[in-house]
Amino acid sequence: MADLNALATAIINGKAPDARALTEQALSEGVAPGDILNQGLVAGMNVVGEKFKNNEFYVPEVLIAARAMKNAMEVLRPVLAETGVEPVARVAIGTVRGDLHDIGKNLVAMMLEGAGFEIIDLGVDVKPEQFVEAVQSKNAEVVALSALLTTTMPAMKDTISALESAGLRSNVAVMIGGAPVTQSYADEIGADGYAPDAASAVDKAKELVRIAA
Ligand code: B1M
Repeated sequence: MADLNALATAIINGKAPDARALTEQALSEGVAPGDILNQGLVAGMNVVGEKFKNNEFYVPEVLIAARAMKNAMEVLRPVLAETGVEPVARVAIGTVRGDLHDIGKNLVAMMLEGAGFEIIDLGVDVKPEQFVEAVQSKNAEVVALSALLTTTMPAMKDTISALESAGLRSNVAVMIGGAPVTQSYADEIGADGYAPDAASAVDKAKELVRIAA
């Protein structure tokens, strides 16, 4: 019989083949896709996030757990789309213009997906107008900007300005992060939120969506 606790445990322990097989089993036994997502995958990633915050897990463990979740999501995503399970919100995420660092951005994206957000991953070196386009065409409710270089941080401000110029600023919550980024920088450029790591990024995104709702 399908065991969603075992699925959560497979995610926590980063067992990608087990996570995929347990997801397939649950689906074949008729478990609701939303339950598989929330009671299996999201529950597992929540534990991973807590452990990461408490320094019980480090980046490699989180990446391995995220890979397991990705495997399970490959099976689950098409079924979720068919059954119309609504995401928490749509997040357009990218590493800003001029910046090619994507390890942290990918971690944030995977943790957000694990928490039930729909991810529109724009990749690296994302120009302000690409974020604007994603908000317009994909109805993203959150714009998530990552920067690892002090020289690319100003592109965060430029992205916010581009959203303002396009008349979209009040439609979206903008959150920022990355090693050189701080809360005071977020305040300075008018971002709605800052998170220091991937687990806190999930908390911040949930908080921003509640505020925006
Ligand atoms: Co680069 N690099 N790099 N690099 N690199 C740094 C960032 C640097 C600090 C190294 C150093 O000098 N000590 C330095 C920046 C200095 C500065 O500006 N202050 C630097 C430099 C200078 C450069 C180049 C300019 C080097 C050169 O060519 N001369 C060049 C720039 C290229 C470019 O982007 N245009 C460059 C290139 C590269 C590689 C391509 C070789 C590679 C990137 C590979 C890749 O990402 N695919 C690379 C790497 C790996 C690093 C280091 C070693 C590691 C970065 C990383 O992945 N950390 C880094 C030094 C370091 O940090 N020790 C360095 C792990 C990752 C999980 O953490 O990305 O911080 P992080 O993400 C965290 C949080 O910051 C947060 O959550 C994540 C998980 O907890 N977070 C968010 C991130 N985004 C968030 C968004 C959010 C919320 C939280 O909301 C939206």
